[in-house]
Amino acid sequence: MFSPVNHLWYTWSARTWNEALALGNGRIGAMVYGGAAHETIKLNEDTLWSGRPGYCAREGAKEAFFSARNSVMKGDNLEAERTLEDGFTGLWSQLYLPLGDITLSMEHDDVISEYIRSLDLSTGVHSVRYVAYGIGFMRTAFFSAPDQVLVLRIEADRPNAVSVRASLNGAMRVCRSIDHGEFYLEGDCPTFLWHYGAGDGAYDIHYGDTPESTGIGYRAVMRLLPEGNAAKFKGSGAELRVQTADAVTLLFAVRTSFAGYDKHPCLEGREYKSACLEDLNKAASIGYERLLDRHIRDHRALYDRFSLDLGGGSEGNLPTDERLYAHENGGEDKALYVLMFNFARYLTIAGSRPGTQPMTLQGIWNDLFTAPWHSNYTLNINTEMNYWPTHMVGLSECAIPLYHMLSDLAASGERTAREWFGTKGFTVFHNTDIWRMSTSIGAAMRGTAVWGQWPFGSGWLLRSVYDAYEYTRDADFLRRLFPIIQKCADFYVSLLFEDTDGHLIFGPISSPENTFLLDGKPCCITKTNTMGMAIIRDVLTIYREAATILKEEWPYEKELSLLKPFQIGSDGRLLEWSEELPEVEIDHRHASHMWPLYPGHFITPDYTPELAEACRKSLVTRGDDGTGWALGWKINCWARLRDGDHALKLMDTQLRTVEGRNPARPYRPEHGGGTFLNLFDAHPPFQIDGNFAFCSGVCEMLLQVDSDGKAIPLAALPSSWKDGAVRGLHARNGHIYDITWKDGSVVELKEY
Ligand code: FUC
Repeated sequence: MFSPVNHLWYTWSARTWNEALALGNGRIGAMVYGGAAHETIKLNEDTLWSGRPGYCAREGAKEAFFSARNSVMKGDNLEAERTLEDGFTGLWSQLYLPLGDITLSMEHDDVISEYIRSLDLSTGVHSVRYVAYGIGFMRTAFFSAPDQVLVLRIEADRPNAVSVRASLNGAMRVCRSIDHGEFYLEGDCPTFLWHYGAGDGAYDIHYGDTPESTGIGYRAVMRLLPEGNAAKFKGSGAELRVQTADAVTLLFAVRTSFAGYDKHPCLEGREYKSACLEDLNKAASIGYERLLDRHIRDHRALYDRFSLDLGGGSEGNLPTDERLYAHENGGEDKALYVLMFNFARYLTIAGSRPGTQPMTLQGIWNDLFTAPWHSNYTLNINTEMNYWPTHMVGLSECAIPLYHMLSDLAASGERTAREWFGTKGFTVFHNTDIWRMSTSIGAAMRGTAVWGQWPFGSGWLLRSVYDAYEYTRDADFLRRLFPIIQKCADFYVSLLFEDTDGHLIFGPISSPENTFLLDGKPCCITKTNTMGMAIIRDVLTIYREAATILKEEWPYEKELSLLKPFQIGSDGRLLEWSEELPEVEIDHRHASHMWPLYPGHFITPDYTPELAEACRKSLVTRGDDGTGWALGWKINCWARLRDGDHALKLMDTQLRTVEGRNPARPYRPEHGGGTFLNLFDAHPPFQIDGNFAFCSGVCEMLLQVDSDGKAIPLAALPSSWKDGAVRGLHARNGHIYDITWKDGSVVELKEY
């Protein structure tokens, strides 16, 4: 009945948000709990953020930066760290906020049987089926991208049996009303939200009371369309109510005033009130069957571009949670890897489309007012990781939001380069938000340099956006990107300075988010480090390639040739910092110095075997545990080292459930990543990046491209994946591959 690689299904309804199933159309997201008598659907819209356009000016920042550089060159790293924290920190990013929820109460009690809820990844349709009082009920839900609405239909296997009450509740200060049978939520986001620490709930909040002080406005509307001769409808008080219908279709739409990162959301906001009603009216006129058909066509046009088969077959007969438990206890289920892989493709389609915002730490799915790490864009790995597999699985258009974010940042980050560093180009530190914040965080607090002193968000984002060119070879796109490449490089080059050995370096900086011991004290700042230098090398290499293709000037050959090379320490590991220093946490979750191996392309077993061996030693020392995304990064690193079995070991670790049903591989919330029962990646808490790293890791295992652009099929195939087939795998050389293998060897390879 269910496909082992395309269906998530359960015989119980979600008890928590992390057991609910995700729907989305790129802009609007929902988590569906699937309760039979009482349904909850938590809602999001990707432009609901606190704040408004702003910039964090910092008097004396430039002086602090250069003074810290002097200190670090004199060997006083601790003084450099203090100077940076005191004089070179800005404010925190704003927060991605939840919209609210829809609740449905069926007019029958909780005594039900034959309950099943499922999500079909191949159609993007969620279903709930059960029997109550001998009547079979079915609910179908999907978020339509072509029609921009949530559609939920309730049916029964006999006439007049559907009776339901529906309500819409806001997660923020909001006005709820019912008018002409429609349920309205109208409100505005706080213009200021300051959250102290992680998860303790303490925050300062300010909602606007004048147009000038008002944040992003929104309207959400819900309508019920009952069918059947006996159907009765009432919309009053705090609910919409339908009785004795044959079927009911619920439509939900939402629009906001957000008009761009530099536009005041109220004074220069977008018209959203009638836009929201237009979405709803248009969907109502289209009707359920056609809405479903249009949605499935749209979804399949993206989802069906790719297929992966690793064998296996009957596992789909087991519910998803039971498959996860069986797998973590050593059961063989190759189709579970494919299900997890397909889930990441599904999340890309549901979470990021042309015209939407890029995915945050939680994608577009967040039910918390003060979400972990503000549910922001964390650029020292997490946002980029969200887009690691996008091009490989043929979903390049879903990465367009990342390009637009980089274009915005190239404008907002110019001021940061000018005022914070006194230089040209643009830069972005490690966090950003919908207002395209580009300054560092920290608010002059101790202990913040380890994240904050890292102006490489611009360089790493450029790598992710340049991927679009490498995979598609779209020269028009490269032409549009070129001025951003130039500005990104200009910033780094203008701040390079000569190290004592004559090489050019950039600093002082931290290596996210690791610390070393200096005179017995923890410190994070050095004159430069491996990740920073690798990103600059990558930016300049991209510039050189792009200039050659576009026949443009390339001015930085000398600088590129003088960049400090990667170094190997006395124990054979790749050095993380410019000097050999003892880590405070030897198994720290970040493996920042692995950047030149992955996602960079400077270290490969074929061309730089010594450095590859040094990476291997570093990875072994870091260990095989870590948060969800940390496991995901290591999967990709081991694949690049062509060790498929080691990569698979980490995939198995990532697939352990948050309930930890295998005592031999315990799940440790304080340090160990895993998987929630709805297949969301667990940092923990839920963070979506790990889902995507799992997917890109599989792609890297199946295909890599060497530095001459030659394809290496089955580059890191695990020994247990003996037979299989992949279709539609995109490679960095601009080609697409279909590969079939038997007994670990390629039997058919198509390149097109
Ligand atoms: C970085 C990571 C954390 C988390 C956060 C959002 O700070 O070190 O593990 O992923 O980003």
